[in-house]
Amino acid sequence: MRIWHNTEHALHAGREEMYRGRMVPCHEVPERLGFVLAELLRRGAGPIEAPTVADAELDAAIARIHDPRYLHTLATAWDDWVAMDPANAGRDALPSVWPLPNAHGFRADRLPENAAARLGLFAFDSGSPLMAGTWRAARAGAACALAAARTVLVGQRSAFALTRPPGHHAGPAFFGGYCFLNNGAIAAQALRDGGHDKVAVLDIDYHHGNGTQTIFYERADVLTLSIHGDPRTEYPFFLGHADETGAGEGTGFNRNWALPRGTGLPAWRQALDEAMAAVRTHGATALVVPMGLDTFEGDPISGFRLRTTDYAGIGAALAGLSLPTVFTFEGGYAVSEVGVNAAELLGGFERAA
Ligand code: Q9C
Ligand code: ZN
Repeated sequence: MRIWHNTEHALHAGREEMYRGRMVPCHEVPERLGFVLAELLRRGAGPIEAPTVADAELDAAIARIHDPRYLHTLATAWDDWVAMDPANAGRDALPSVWPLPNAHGFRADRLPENAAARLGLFAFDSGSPLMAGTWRAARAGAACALAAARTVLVGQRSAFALTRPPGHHAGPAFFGGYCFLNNGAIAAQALRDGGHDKVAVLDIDYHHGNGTQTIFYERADVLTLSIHGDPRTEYPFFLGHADETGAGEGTGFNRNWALPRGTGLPAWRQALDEAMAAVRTHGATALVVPMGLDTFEGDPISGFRLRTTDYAGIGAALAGLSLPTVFTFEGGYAVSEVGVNAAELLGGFERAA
C-alpha cells in the first residue's frame, strides 16, 4: 500500500485542551503518528513517502471543500493571536466566545477583529488548540490526502494518508475535535474530480464524522456513512443520529450507525456489514475510509471494545468491497497501541485485497 506521510505533522503539537472545566494535556499528540510510522516501517509496509504537490493544486483541492473566509482565518490565526497580546506567543490559541448563529441571534456575518472571537466564529469546541505550526501541518496533511487520492486515480488499489491533525470533524467553515482540514473529504472530492461519479466515505472512527456528513449532506454523488458512539452520550453530541439521512438532492445519501458505549466486535461488525451493503447499493467506484483507532478497548476517551486482534478482520472485510480505497488517519488515543492497531487493519486489507 502506498503511504503518504506528513513530515510536517509535529508542527502541530497542542499543550492543553479544555475538558470538564479544566485544562488537561492534549490527547491528540505527535507521538500518535510516530507509533504508526514506526510500526509500518517495522513491518516493511509501504512505500512510505512525503508527497510533492504543487501549491496551486493543493490550494485548489482544499478550496473544493472549505470556505475562503475559514481558510484565511486558519492561515492567519496564529499571527492574529500573537498580535492581540505578545504574551500569547507562549500559549496555544483557543476560542472563548461562540456566536451560536442559529440559537442566540448572534451574527456570524461579521468577522471580528479579536483573534479569540474570530476563532470562536469557526470553532465548535474548546478542545482544539492552534499553535504556530497548525496551518502548515494541516495543509501538508491535506497534501497527503490529495496524494493518496491521486495514487488510486492512477490505478493503484489503495493508499494511506498518514497524517495529523486528523480531519473528519472539520466542516466547510468549522474546526473542532482536533480537526482543521477534512482530509477524507478532500480525498473524496479529488476522486470525484478525477472521474469517479459515485464515491463512498465510510467513517470508522469512534466519533461521528460530523464534518464529513455536513460537507456532503445535500449531495447524492458522495455517500457518507459513519459508525460511531451514540451522540446522546458521546462526542460530538449534536450530530450523528440514525435519522440523519441527507437533505435535498442528498436525501438518502447519508447514514449513521450510533452504537452504545460498550459495543464490541459482533455488533460493530454487524454495522460494518450494513454500511458496506450501502456502499454496494450506491454503486460507488471508489471508497474513502476515515480510519480512527479509537474504537480500541484501551482508548482513554472512547467507549467501544474492539481488540487489537479484531482489526485485521475489519481490514479484510473492507477489502471485500473490491474498490480503490483511500485511508486517512483519524483518531486513536491509546498512543502506544495505535500503531499496531492501524498496521493490523491496513495489513488485513492488503492481504485480502
Ligand atoms: N475535550 C477524533 O477522534 N474530546 N477526535 C472531548 C476532551 C473530543 C476526537 C473531550 C474528541 C475528539 C478525530
Ligand atoms: Zn475519534
